[in-house]
Amino acid sequence: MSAQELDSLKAELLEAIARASDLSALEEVRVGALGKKGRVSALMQRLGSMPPEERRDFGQAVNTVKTAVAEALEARHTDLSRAATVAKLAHERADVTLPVREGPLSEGRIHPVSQVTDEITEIFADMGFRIAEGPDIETDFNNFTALNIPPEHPARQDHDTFYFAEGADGTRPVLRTHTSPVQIRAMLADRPPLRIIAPGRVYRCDSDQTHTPMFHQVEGLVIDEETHLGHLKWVLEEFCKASFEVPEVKMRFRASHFPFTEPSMEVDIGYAKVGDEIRIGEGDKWLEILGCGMVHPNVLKAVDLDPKKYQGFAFGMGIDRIAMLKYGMPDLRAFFSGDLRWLKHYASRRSPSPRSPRG
Ligand code: 2NM
Repeated sequence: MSAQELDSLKAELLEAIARASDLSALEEVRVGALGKKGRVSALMQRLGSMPPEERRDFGQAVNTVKTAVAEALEARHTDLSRAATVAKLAHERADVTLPVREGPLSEGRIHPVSQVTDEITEIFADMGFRIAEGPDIETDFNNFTALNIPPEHPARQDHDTFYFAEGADGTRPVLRTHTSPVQIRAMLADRPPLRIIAPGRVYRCDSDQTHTPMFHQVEGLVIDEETHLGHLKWVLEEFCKASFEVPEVKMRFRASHFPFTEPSMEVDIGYAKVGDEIRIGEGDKWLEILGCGMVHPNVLKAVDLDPKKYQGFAFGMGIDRIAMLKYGMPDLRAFFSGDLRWLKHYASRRSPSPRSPRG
């Protein structure tokens, strides 16, 4: 085959590609050219029986044709697929607001933990916090060291950590024991100002009436240049009022200790018990609901932020505990047993919260 013939084969194939009006027509052209018995493939096979001095030039020429045809096929394929999707979307429509049809699907419920998680994150989202997420399996650095919990620190024992086998670098991955590593990732990825809310599953090797080896936390973080305890107090007060849907709430900040904050506090809210019912914002009893503090300078240094320039506050709470409180549930373990009778009793079909988009 001469160079001219090769050129006209190439022109012919490129024209056929341009003319292909849908994906199946294009596939036919591809098979006819590059398929096992295609015309370009047949030329490639002829190379083997050629004298070596012809083989080199002819091989290069055929390869050029092959590449040009393959590229044109791919470009046309992209265009035609896009057109096919647009055409499909034009006549296929799903009304996502329709109610679920009667049947097994309509038995579905929103789990109280999901419900409370959505409510809590939404309150913070309304205050300008961004929702951040991270993996359940974390590095030792993100879960501990960056949070001012170096190796051999006693707090590592308190965490009842689930460890994985040692990796190539000699460290052991962990199931995260809190959602704080999400904030470490956020601080490493973006510079301040930062306002982050991190909900998610956490894991500790502990199980009894009030502890499950997997539970849920929400943690928040604010980092800026003039952030102080007053900001922390205001944010938490607004959160409590919104969460418990009361105009005023009594709060008590008790000195505490966490490795990642200084100073550290535990926060109680005032409540009254009327019969079996717990009334937030009334009475003279105290209930611990969260921990908080100003981010420790060592944490800022670990993520390469200058503690002289930036400060911030952080807080964390257990979602399951708050759900128990809100719904008056006695045993935490029922949360994760998948008991349909329990779910029908406690879980809602749709969010009753006026704030939730599902409501
Ligand atoms: C808590 C209590 C106090 C916390 C600290 C951080 C970080 F990453 F910024 F250092 N995240 N969350 C924190 C602080 C969590 O939970 C009881």
